[in-house]
Amino acid sequence: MTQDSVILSQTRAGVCTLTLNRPDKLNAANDELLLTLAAELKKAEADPAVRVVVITGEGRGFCAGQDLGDVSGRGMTFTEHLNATYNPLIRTIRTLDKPVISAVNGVAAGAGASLALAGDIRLWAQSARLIEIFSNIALVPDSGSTWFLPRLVGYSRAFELMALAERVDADTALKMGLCEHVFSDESFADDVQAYAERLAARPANALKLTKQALNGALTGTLDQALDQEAALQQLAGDHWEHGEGVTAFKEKRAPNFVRAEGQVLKG
Ligand code: LHQ
Repeated sequence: MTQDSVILSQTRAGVCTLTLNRPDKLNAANDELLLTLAAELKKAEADPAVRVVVITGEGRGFCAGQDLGDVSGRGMTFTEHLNATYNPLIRTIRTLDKPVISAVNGVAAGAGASLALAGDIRLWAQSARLIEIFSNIALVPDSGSTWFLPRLVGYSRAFELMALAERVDADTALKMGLCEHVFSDESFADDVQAYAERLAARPANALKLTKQALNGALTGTLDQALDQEAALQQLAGDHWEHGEGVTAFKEKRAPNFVRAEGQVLKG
């Protein structure tokens, strides 16, 4: 991938970092950026060298939402546009069988705020901020914001953030549960990489199934969640990772979950 690409991709120590690369526009999204990001996520999913994916932004922005200079005359309705670009991307993130980290390095606005919320884990730089900015241009929150935000902050707080397009700074975001950790701007990339490597050392199959179980449970009943857990636990228990975890416990050593797939260990 060249440095000119709208998405930069780099894999190091099991961590694939996908960087939105339209810094002059605070990484505002055009169709090329959205479709390329979704394609790069799928590539990372298929690559056995990748255990964790990080989405971040180049420059001082994370993503300023739809590129407002790029919407006129594109010959699609809003509904068609969302269904062709944003919605498949958000679905890809949430169903990817590897953990996805939203590493929010700067402002996340509009659909960029949705992208910031869509990650399995949200890490923010101290200067990052999130704005559900849609109502400033008299639009409805999209790209998953209406699903993610009330689940994190409750209905009324979500409505207020959307209706007033209030800026949420990093300290407030941490208190509200919009992010899991805030790191300093200076060391943000290194801190994100170190966090992602911790995740990359965890049992990949178990995390894949955990992601599936949690996402299913968010929309289902307790009965459905219990049935799903029982089914997915079978898949986890039959995997070599489980044998390694139990063996490591008995041998009083740290488990090694990063090894050639298919290697069978005795539990
Ligand atoms: C931008 C943008 C931008 C183009 C900054 N576009 N250039 C909508 C429609 C259709 C279908 C699908 O769904 C959606 C969903 C949405 O995402 S709607 C929301 C669209 N986004 C916005 O309304 C955000 C617009 N941007 C802003 O309000 C500000 O730029 C924020 C608050 C994000 C950041 O403010 P500042 O830190 O003061 O930066 P800035 O405004 O000076 O922006 C820097 C440059 O980036 C500037 O360009 P310039 O050439 O003047 O330096 C901006 O024009 C450009 N830029 N956002 N979305």
